[in-house]
Amino acid sequence: MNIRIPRLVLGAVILLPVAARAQTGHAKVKIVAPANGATVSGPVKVVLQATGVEIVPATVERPGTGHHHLFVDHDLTPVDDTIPRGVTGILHLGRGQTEFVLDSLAPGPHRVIAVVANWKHIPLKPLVVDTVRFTVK
Ligand SMILES: [Cu+2]
Repeated sequence: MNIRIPRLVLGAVILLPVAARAQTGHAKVKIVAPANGATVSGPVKVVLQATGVEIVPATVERPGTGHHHLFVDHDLTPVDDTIPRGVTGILHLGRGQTEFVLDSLAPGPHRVIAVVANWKHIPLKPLVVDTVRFTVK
């Protein structure tokens, strides 16, 4: 079966870049709570877990760091631009927090998008993002 050898080689070529990325620790963020699709009672505690990036206060100007942002029932802003302040539904966790309590969500469906951005409040590249949808009773 000659065909098996080329397939293996091809497989190695495809898998190699993925392994390389894992080693350099491409950053990720996960919204641990609330679970996607969950029905919860308010207030809703959002719990964030980042890997491959150090979560620090927004005052820390160091590569490899960032702070969390939450877009609550708000679309993402352009990813090459500064995430705005003072906008309802956009939260900067600028003290390096990894949890935030949403205490004024109305009953019904909601969507939270978490994005890690640097000290300039510009999203990291590649984008470090996670989304959950849930319902408040
Ligand atoms: Cu920010």
